[in-house]
Amino acid sequence: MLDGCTPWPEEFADRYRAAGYWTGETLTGFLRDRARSFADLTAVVGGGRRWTYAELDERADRLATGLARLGLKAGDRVVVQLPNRPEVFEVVFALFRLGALPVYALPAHRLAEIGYLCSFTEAAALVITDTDAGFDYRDMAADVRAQVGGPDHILVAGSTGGSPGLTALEDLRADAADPAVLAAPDPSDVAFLQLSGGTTGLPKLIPRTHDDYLYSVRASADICGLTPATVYLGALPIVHNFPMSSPGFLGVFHVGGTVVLAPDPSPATCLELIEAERVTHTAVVPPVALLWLEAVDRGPQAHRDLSSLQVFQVGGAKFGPKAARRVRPVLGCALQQVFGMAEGLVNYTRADDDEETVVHTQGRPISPDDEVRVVGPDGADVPVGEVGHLLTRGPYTIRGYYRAPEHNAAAFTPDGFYRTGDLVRRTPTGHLVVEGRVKDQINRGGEKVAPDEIENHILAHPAVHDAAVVAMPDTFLGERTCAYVIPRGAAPTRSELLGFLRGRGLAGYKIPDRVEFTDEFPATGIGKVSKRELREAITDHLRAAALRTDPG
Ligand code: OOB
Repeated sequence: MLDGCTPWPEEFADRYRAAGYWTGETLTGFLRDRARSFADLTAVVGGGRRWTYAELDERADRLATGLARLGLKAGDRVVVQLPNRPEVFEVVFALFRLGALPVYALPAHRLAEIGYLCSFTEAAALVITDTDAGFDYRDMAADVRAQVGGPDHILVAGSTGGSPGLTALEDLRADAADPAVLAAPDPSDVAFLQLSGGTTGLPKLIPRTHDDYLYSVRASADICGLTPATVYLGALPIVHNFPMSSPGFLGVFHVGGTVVLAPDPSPATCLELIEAERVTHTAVVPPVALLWLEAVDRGPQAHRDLSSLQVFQVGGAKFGPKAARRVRPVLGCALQQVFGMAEGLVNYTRADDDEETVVHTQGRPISPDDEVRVVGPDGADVPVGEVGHLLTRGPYTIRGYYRAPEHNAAAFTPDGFYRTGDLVRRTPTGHLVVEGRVKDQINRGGEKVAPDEIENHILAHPAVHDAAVVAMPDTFLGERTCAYVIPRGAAPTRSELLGFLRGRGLAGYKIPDRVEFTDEFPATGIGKVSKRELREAITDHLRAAALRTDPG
């Protein structure tokens, strides 16, 4: 196994194989196999292109050959940061063919995140697009190189703009595929690295194996009822765990369906694509769901023909019952709630669940062998119906983060359960209801922010003495971020501080939504900063301000 990773104990691995979960299939062979079964079916639509399975397979082959000629090889880590365009599939399947490990980054990431990923994984290459949504990724890549001294190869899906340090994928793709480049990885080895939402200073990386990940993909495709007639709209950044495997594009490719890639999740873009491509399934986070509901319910998209839509998946953050109840009448399709995590465990409401279960719960686990414990502060299981801390282990939940032994000792129990940091309640039917969180993380409409990470960036400002970042309630995103700052001497202005954070190359969703200057922080009994009191203070303040503007 890749160094720095924690394998499942032998007896568990044997059990998961014997139960038929781990089949030995690899992501290296996955696309070739599907291209044999579904050659002429449409695999992907996006960016004005439409590729069949045979075409995608051939492109991945030729790119893999080119990447091998460049010197990339099995075991190399390659940071992949691409928007929702068909090349993203060509690139990841080319890497799987070589046995190289994609390290998935989001399009929103900037110098701070990409630099960290490249250096922490000792990446051999970084794959970017040229420009997207007004941002030039080539400039960022040059800064990454200046900062971390690597990676050796920066590959651009698009134009290099003539820059000598960059290689265009277009120039790399070989004329013909060389079958000798095809790797034969051990199915129990790590296939890729995924970024966790994080709670502590630096983001943690999640190593997923061929065996465990493909089990979750096949089981998810089955639960979600995918068939070759499925047309899935990829509205979220496609390499996030939700649109990748729950059931996501891999689930759709598994059965020979079609993935339509949306360049952005706005109602205008997505609802037009749903109508034009006769989309049957899609997956969004709650704020996107709210926007779509508004746009269709007597809004500017009310005229759209959404009759093809069968399943509307919502997950990544809590989707409240009030909005959940509007899905069927407004969009005319079934809601499926999804409560998952990149570390593994994914819960779905099922097609045969009654309306109340779909509206009020976040689903139940994929696998009969997902072990779910709901425990109190003393670590003992609480009765059904009571709120406790969710712990889990199972055939697709990791046993440890990549190269993080100290963090692992706290994040996993000695017997291998992952401490999710989520507070849940279990219903008599085994469905879970998410009630809150014990981890120090902010869930900004599905985008996860680690307060610690932001605090460290704020503390780097010379006029800042101390900083504490907390969640504040928000009707649209559920939560936004509020930074409490104790200045050192003359306080910087808010806009100067935010400009400073942007200048450090922090992803936009991590820039605090609000900054409050203060002289001191409330303390807990043992003298730590009381984030609970800060959260209450900002919540009270917002409530009072709302009452002033809307006293009725
Ligand atoms: C998904 O994965 P991550 O890794 O970005 O975030 C996981 C965390 C969970 O531990 C939980 O705190 C929160 O996101 N979460 C939810 C939720 N779904 C995720 N909280 C409340 N209700 C939900 N439905 O977010 C993810 C991965 C795979 C599938 C779906 C979501």
